[in-house]
Amino acid sequence: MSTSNFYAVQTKSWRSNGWRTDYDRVYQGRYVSGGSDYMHTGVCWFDGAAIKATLYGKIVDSIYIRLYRPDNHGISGSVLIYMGRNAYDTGLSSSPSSRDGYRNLGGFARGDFKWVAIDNTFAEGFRDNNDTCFVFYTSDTSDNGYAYFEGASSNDYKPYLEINYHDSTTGCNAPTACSLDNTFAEGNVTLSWSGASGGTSNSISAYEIQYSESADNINWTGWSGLTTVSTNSSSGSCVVSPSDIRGYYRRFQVRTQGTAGSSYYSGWKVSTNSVRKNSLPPTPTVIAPKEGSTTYNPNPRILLKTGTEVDGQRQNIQVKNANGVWESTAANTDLFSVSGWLGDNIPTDYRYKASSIGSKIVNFRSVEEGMNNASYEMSRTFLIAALTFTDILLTSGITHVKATHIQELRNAVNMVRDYYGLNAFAWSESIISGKTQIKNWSYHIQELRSAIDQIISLVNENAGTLDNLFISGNFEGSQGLSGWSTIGGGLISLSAEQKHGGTQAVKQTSRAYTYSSPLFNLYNIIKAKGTGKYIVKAWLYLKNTTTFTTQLRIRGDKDNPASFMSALDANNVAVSSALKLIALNAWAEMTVNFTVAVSDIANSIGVFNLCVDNIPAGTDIYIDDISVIKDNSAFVVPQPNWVGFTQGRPKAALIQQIRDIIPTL
Ligand SMILES: [Ca+2]
Ligand SMILES: [Ca+2]
Repeated sequence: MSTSNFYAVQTKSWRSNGWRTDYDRVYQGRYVSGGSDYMHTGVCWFDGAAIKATLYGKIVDSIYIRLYRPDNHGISGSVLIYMGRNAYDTGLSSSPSSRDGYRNLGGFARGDFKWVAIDNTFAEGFRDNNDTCFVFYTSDTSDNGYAYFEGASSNDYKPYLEINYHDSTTGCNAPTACSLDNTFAEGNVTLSWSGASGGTSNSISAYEIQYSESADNINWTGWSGLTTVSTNSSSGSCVVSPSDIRGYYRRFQVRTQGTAGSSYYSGWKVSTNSVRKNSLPPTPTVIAPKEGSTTYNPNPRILLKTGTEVDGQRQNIQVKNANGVWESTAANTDLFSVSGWLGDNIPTDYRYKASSIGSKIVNFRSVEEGMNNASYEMSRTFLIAALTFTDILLTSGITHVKATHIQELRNAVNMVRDYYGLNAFAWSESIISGKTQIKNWSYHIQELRSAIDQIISLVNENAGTLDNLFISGNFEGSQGLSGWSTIGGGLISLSAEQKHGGTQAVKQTSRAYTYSSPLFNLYNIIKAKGTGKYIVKAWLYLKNTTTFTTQLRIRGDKDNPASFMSALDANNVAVSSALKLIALNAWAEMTVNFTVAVSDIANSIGVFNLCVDNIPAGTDIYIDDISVIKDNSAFVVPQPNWVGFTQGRPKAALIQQIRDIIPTL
């Protein structure tokens, strides 16, 4: 709290005929003996501008005025003094009055020289209303209202003010901005805020931070205290953690603390976003082996599928193999039929390390991209069994086919079906030695083949082998020639003149060079499917009068660091098919095989241009029915070439074929 004092700077007293000339006194009331003119209104000026400046932005605690009533004149008793205020300047030439009435200061007796507490509004009038003076006036027209005080010219007794005040205090202001640098995280994120300010007499000292949680980013828990960050700055930041519960959201709020204490903290500013705690990737679905099942394949197939990653991250499937080492679709791309980082619900097959017979345990998990958290693990136990039969030697035309032989095959096939999670096959009739008629034996063989074919379909479908990745390569769809350009100039168009399939093919005319060709960049198609072996096929038709050899090629761009395959020759050729002799005016299929390594598809864009080459300039060409296929031959079961049979006596060769296939399933 502060105290300031101010002396009166001018005093005058007004009578009906104007100011008195004795400015050294300030009068109130009527001197009855002097006549009706002697009714006084006294005015006591202070330096209003100085007081206003002193009290600017301050709270008034108290104000006192000291007055001296000399021990003469007026009645000898106490006189009630009434005081108002106004904003007059000292040159006032009309009758003064208070702008808002008069307050009773109490009684002043002769000789009183004392301090009187007056209402705070007398000080606030200087501060807020440009007041300059106090005005003394009473409605009492008798001698009882008459008194005077020493005026401004008095050395020792002039009117004097004491004003006590303190700085006014206002609350801090909350930050105007508050947000997190990430809305999805495994670990810590940064909360930042800015735009805060302190209040009057209340500078910033710290920021208080709270958090709240939600399962759905809509419905929130109440706020919980987190921390306080000490700083004098109008902005700040703080490392904060996401929820402890995976998948939950956490938001924050910040308020400004100031030196004036908790009564003057700002309101809360809630962060404009929230952070979701990363969820673990899904445990892969294991289609095969079924828990506790049996296989006769010493190099068993494991059928897998990714689950749904709720955060949208890609994932790799990992298998802990017989060596106890985790192998993944991302790092061990040749061990899986579909490899790399995978999206949701992507099937892929894995070949379990070739093993001796016995019980095996294999473990599975997935790992999410970026944050590298592993899913919960699961395991499967299965048995690699030896496949044995009652009759070791089964020579066609010599050994009789017996009921036991069919029964053993049925049992073995159903064991394998169980391994792949398929139901036991519903055989049409029981095989009972000495009872089941031999004339139905061909149906028994056919049933066994059907039971095996279902296994093969399941395995091969999960391996993802049959997709033609170049869906617009037949030139029949709405995509037309989108994505096509040329190498070596020439004109390309869709043409119905020649076509291998459908109604049209791509045609190139005005070919100036042997390498002039339609051109399509397969990079995105290959990158999307990942590393491994590929087979690209295209049908070519040459409009010419002589035969010659030609090639299907993949060209890169040796000047482009993003080019597919580092090993390019001087003509940017990465891979070529064998030279093929093309007949006149006939379609011929060209095939090129290659293996894509991790480094070949590491970039977001690349050059992997499919084209033909070694065709004489001026020859018009047509291309149609292009296919790009991921070669998963290591994972699929080759479709058996089922040996034909006729009705009649059972043939041992048919039994033997099924016996041979079962361990390959
Ligand atoms: Ca995740
Ligand atoms: Ca076509």
